[in-house]
Amino acid sequence: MSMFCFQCQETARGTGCTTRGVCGKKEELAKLQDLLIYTLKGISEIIIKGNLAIDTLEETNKEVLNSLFMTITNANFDEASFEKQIGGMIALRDMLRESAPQAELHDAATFAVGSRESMLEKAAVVGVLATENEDLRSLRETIIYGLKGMAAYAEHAKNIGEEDLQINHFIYEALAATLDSSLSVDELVALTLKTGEYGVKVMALLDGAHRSRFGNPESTAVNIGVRKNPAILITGHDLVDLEQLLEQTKGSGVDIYTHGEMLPAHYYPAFKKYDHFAGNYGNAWWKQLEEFVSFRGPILFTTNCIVPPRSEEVRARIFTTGSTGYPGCTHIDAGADGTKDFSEIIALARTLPPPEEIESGTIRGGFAHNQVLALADQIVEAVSSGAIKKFFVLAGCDGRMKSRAYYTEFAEKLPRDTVILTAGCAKYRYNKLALGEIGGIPRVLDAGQCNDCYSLAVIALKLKERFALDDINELPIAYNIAWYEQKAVIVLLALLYLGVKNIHLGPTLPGFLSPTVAGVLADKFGLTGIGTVDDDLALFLDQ
Ligand code: SF4
Ligand code: SF3
Repeated sequence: MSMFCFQCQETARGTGCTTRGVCGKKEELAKLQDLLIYTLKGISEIIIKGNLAIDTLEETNKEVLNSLFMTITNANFDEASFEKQIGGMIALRDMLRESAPQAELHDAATFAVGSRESMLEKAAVVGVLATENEDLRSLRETIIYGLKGMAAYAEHAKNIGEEDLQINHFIYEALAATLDSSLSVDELVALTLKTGEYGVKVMALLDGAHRSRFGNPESTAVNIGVRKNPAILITGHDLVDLEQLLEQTKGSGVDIYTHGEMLPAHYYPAFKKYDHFAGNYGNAWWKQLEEFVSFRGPILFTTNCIVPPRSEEVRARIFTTGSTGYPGCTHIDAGADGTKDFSEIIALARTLPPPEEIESGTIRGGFAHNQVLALADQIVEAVSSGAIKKFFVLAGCDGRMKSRAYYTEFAEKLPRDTVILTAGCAKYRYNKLALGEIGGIPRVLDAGQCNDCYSLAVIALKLKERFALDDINELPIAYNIAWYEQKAVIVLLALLYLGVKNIHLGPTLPGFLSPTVAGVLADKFGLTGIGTVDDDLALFLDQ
């Protein structure tokens, strides 16, 4: 075995990638990611044991979030940027250690490496399998994957100027805890749930930041066809990058299209004022191999999910920014004031042909909590009259596995008196089906990006209030969630923390859940996998 990674849903055989990632991550990249995480644990131990005031640690706070984000599945494939990041984090760690000397520190807080070879050698003994006990390993990794998702959302909020240092502090506390061999399985289960508590906080923070900067998402028909101008495709989740790109392309004759998780940007009032914000091109991340070819213009990645490009021609059109990276692709850094200069992308766009049309028409979305609650009276009335029998939360991620056809079939077979609540790129499995409306309410209500699962929780909590129920689980809402990467892990932990029971998680349960941990989640929360569409529908509609 030359590497070990089991953090995403597509992990080899459902148990772990051991020679090369299904995602394209190679052995050395996997090891550098392991070492970066290990370094973050050491930094966290120094901060927690030394009781350091984190409001004085701006650089560390920022770079710990960035480091965690870089290791999310499909975010960054650039080994050179990992080497640089490890070097930088070790330098920060050593400064922190000198400013607050402590007697007993873990190796993670003190180890030294210099060359790339020494990094790889060290990485080989500090990865996931360094924790021998399967249950402790499972819980430690569940927490770490939740923290990766949390860090991504905290970084987006910080880019808008919003931060909650309690969240950063929790990240340090939890990372440090993964080094503590005195913690029992029960204590780590409690920490896993606390991770969900902070997941709710970070999603609320990002939701507030998005709404205060860009307005409340509203019901919007998004064009999925193309125009005749040269164009740039922007993907990922960072709306500040999008805002800067739209500003810099104003009046340039270059149109901007969204891909994948950037689609919900169209729902925000702040972006509707740009005439050249032309529409959404294509589908979820994994379709990019074909869709980037037919798009023909430059592509800007603001976050995951990158699929290694198959041709030089496409690679030369891909740009990365933020925590993302891919070898051979131009990376655009922010200036000291946070501004990014996208002029190289714009100049390239002008030399390339407009996108080839792959579909036409519109899709509707923009049903975040504000918009749904504006319809609350209509919804309560529809539920009370029996016009709507049940809501299905089908949120989460999409992915390449053939078994994900389940979600399209599930949406198609749902009775006509049910409504789908969605968020994240999972929606592409059913957002172009003609599922119709119930009394003017669309049968697919898309709240937005994966972080907007928070909106779905707010909607559920408000409906609970409106129906005067004691428990969120008494609502006619069923949860059938699809996951892929680590943002889905923090969303799941957040839902568990909010008390949501009987979530079905698919297309497969996480390989990082040991049988014992999966058993605890099943007993405590009724968390379970999926079966066949017909069996699951019968089960859900019976509840
Ligand atoms: Fe495998 Fe997923 Fe890890 Fe990539 S991120 S190496 S596919 S488990
Ligand atoms: Fe999708 Fe990668 Fe997770 Fe934000 S873009 S949901 S998979």
